[in-house]
Amino acid sequence: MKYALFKFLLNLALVRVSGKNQHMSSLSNEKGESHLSQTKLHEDKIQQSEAKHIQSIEPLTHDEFKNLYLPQKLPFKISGGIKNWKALSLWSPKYLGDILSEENVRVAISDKSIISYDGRHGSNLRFDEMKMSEAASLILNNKKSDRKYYIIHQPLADYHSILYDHFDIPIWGDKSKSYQINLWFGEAGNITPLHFDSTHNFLAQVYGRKFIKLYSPEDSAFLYPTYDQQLSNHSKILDIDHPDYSLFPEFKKAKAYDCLLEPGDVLFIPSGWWHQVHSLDISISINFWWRATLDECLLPHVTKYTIRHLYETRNLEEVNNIFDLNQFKNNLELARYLSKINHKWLSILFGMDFLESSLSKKNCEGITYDKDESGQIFLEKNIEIICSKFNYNKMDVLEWITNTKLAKKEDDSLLTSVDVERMLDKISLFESLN
Ligand SMILES: O=C(O)CCC(=O)C(=O)O
Repeated sequence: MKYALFKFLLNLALVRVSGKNQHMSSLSNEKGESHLSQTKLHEDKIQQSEAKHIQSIEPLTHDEFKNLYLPQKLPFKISGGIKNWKALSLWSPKYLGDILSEENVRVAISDKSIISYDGRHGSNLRFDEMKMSEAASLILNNKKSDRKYYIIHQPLADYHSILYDHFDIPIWGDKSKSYQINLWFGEAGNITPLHFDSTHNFLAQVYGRKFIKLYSPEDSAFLYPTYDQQLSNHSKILDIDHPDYSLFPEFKKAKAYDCLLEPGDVLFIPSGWWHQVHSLDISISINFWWRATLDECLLPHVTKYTIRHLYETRNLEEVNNIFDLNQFKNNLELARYLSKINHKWLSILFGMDFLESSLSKKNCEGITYDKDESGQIFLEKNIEIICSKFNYNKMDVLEWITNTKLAKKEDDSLLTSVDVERMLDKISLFESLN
């Protein structure tokens, strides 16, 4: 009952709010006049936003997050969630430039404020290595309209440990899950274009403000993911604030949510939620990416991008760094679970990965395989030797190769559950060998 009431209140919080936006903090930074006029422009933009605001809540406990909020799979803002961080009073562009002055940093340099990471749309994005003192000075003093500087997802672990005294590791995620902690530091006006991440995320705002637009995974079909052309987690629509509806007519159906993030606030972005991030001021943020469980992230666009991509690059073992799969002993056990919940194409890819990696493991030493970068070709080329050594029937192995080709079409209706189970049963020969 209590839970139902909570859910109702949470949904209520996503109601459309028109007119004036949330309270804006007074601003001060080293950019002066030109910055103020830019700020005005940005504030007009926020007020014109037709999106629904995401829910904003007071700081919460680990248990409240885990038991009440995380299961909702909705983004929300923790207002003042990091208000006790020393970084809030200490960090500024100048401070980072001074304290990390001699540290090397990788700076994204774009000729447009929308930073097109994957090089589409003719963007001239490049990354330059420089000292932090130089980067901070460029970010503070840049007057060129065709040049934007942004330090993006710079791992904080690379830097001075003193910075770690200035912030706390979020209490909301599970302690057993380690965070990837990154610094984002850049100019006002920078826009990280619409994309999703496979991990969950706490985006903590230390300095300046950011305006974030979010879209549900359920609206992915309206957001034109790029993974059919290239395996990327971005949208084909580069500028969602001025979309070309003749190219992207479905985008009209996508429901936008928005969030203004001010210093001290934290935005929780669940795995798979699409987001565009607009720096309204010179901005410093820290984000914490952390692994979602399989059940939290079994979303078509996430699996298509992440799992298919890792399989294609022969790197499916890496999947455990992105999703929390610790409950599974190996990829065969995971494949069985996926088959049970009717995710057939994913089950085949994990099952095949188990077979291919088992074949190359120690107990198969003594066999000289014809090596090839692609799993399918590896099996095809070595079919005779594999069948004779492991007593497999050639027709079965050929069927698995066919199943894998079908699995790569990412369409569960092309595969039958019986075929998938039969294949996993036979591959399980390796469970006893491993
Ligand atoms: O702050 C930004 O510009 C982008 C942040 C982001 O995309 C993320 O934290 O996943």
